[in-house]
Amino acid sequence: MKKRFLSVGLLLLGAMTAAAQVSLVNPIPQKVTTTAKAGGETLFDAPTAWHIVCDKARQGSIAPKALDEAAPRQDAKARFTLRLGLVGDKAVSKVKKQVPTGEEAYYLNIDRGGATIAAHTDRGLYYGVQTLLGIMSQGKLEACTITDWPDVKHRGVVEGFYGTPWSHEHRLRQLDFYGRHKMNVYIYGPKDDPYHRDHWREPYPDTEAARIRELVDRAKARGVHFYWAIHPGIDIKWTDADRDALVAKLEKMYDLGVRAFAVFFDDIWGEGTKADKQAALLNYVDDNFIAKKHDVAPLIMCPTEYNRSWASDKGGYLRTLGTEMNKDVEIMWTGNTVVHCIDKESMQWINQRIDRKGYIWWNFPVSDYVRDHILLGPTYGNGLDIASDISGFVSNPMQHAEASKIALYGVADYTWNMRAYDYQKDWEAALAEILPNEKEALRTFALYNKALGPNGHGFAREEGDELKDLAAKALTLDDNALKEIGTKCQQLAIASDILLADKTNPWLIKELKPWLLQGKNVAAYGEAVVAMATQGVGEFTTYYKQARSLRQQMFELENADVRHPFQPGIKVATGVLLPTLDKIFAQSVDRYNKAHQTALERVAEYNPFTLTATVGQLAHQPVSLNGQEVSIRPLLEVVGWPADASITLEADREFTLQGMDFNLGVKDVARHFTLEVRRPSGEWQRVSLLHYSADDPVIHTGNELGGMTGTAIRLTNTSGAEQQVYFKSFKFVKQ
Ligand code: LOG
Repeated sequence: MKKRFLSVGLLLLGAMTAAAQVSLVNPIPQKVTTTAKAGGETLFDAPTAWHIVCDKARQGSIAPKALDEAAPRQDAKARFTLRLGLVGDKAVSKVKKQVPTGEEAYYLNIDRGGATIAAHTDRGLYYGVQTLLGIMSQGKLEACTITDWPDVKHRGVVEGFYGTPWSHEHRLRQLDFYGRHKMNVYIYGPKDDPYHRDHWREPYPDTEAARIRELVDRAKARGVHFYWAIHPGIDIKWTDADRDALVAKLEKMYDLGVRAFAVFFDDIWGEGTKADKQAALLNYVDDNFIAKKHDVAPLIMCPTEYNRSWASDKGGYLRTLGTEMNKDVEIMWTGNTVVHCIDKESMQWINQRIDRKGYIWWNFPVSDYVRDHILLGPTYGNGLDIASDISGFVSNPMQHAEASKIALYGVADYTWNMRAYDYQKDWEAALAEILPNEKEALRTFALYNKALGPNGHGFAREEGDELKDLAAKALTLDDNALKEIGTKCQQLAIASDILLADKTNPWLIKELKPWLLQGKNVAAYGEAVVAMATQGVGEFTTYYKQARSLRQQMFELENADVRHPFQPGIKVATGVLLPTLDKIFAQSVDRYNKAHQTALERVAEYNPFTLTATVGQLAHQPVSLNGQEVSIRPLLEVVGWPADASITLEADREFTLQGMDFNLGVKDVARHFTLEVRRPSGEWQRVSLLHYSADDPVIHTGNELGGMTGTAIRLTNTSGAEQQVYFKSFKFVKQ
């Protein structure tokens, strides 16, 4: 009995040490068996040199090339032999039956004498190499056999956000990252690249063209399909001339080496949105361009109705694409809304409409609609059972390329092996890879940069769950809980300081910097607030002044040149910590005011304006106050503004107007809208609206607005019909 227990114990120990090495590998391989012979050690030192054996046909392909860049030297006399090959190659003939089926599947065996990697394609072989390099990343190897394959065929990233496109250097770094993490798709489609969208007919100038060529080469070396996307819907006419212009542009891109293409029709209205015309264009490109080239990947298209909340069965848009568009064209899909996690039920809904499996465009960690936040939290929320319902899964990241890697790391692992995906563990591994020397500081900081704040898409990510109990206790002004909150603030300050001085990943620190500076302010504010709540009465007003000063410093930082004009602000800890601190501030002020018959201000931060809207899409847009400027956050999508619907900005006090303009993204649209100011008497007074020129969409107010006093301002669609507009800006300046 005793003996049996012992052997089970040993077995467990064996399994644990084995896991210790293979567990360094992400994405988690599908099948791992440790293969130590009886009494043999499973763990041993990784070789410093190896002897690579592969058929001639394999030399120069991406897998052996990746080995050239790896640490061990190649040495024909080395004791450790590394055999690589495709099924059919002599070098791996002994294991050819053991390679699992699947284009990107591979077999990897490791023992003391050497390792063997075999696959069906160069990319599969490359992935086997990545796994081997992952296992030995801490200097050890272990005897094991791995068979591995991806759950999802197309996995990766769509650079598809609004805002400053990634730099060339960042893109190269991204492609390296995708290769290491077994992601095989990068779709190039930044909204603000003029040659992608606004000037889609024009070819790239020489310098940009050379960069695209370099990206294509790098993608190839990393096993990544480089898709170049075109976005013609803004002004396409369904004429032969425009059709030829589109194909001519694709030809130009083909000449630069591009071998995979996408056509996007998102965020447009009017002529470009017609499903039958879109399908006909895609079919034409498919039949006359893709099919004729023989070396180009199947097309991807992003539809106009790319999420369920916009899809109208009555209009039949999706079914038209489903029946009329060639079946080999992939159709992208963002889920139930623009920004949403994906589940099985919603995939079944879309798949039967488009008569193929949807290709997921996941809008996370993109932050182009919440630019005041940086999103450093884990990747979670998508069904772990949808692998067979989707044809691809790409993530739309932040304009901050390096910081996006935290979430992308999770996307890579989720799409490779869904059932094994554990998002918390994965997040820890991501942080460690992105900043190995200061992982703990990055983790502490990231804990306060997960939430998105209020946003028009109603998308939320957990932030501060671990603080909730503590926060509730601190709100009873319990001394110990308050002190613990103070400690959390200190930790945030320390982490921010350490990261600000880090030199190991300057790419990351540069992107984080505004938020790191704000992190310090929040932390210092928190310490002042805790001191207000716990200190003797004599010092209260000093800490009160300090707390208010820090709130002002936060405000000033938000208005410095680091902010973005769309969503001005740099927000940190908006999930739980900062709102808790504000409440503690208010409670301590109340307590003090009561005891001392004083009237200190109980709100550290204040915004007297609120928005109400009968335009559904605008009902939850946040309002911000920057100095004297009051603005509603812009929306990127097309807004269907119903007849007679309005938006109203209301203040809890009287204000005097200085000037105003707004932009609905459409020429000559002012005549359809009515702007009114509610005067202190309660009466609504109309203000005239005009465009300065025929082709300028900006709407200006008449001179009568300057100096007008009011308590609310209202904009109504008085045209009698729904208006399709963009909500590009809406702001006024008060005196
Ligand atoms: C855009 C996308 C943008 C994202 C998040 C799609 C298909 N299109 O509302 O470019 O980054 O939402 O703001 C979108 O998602 N439009």
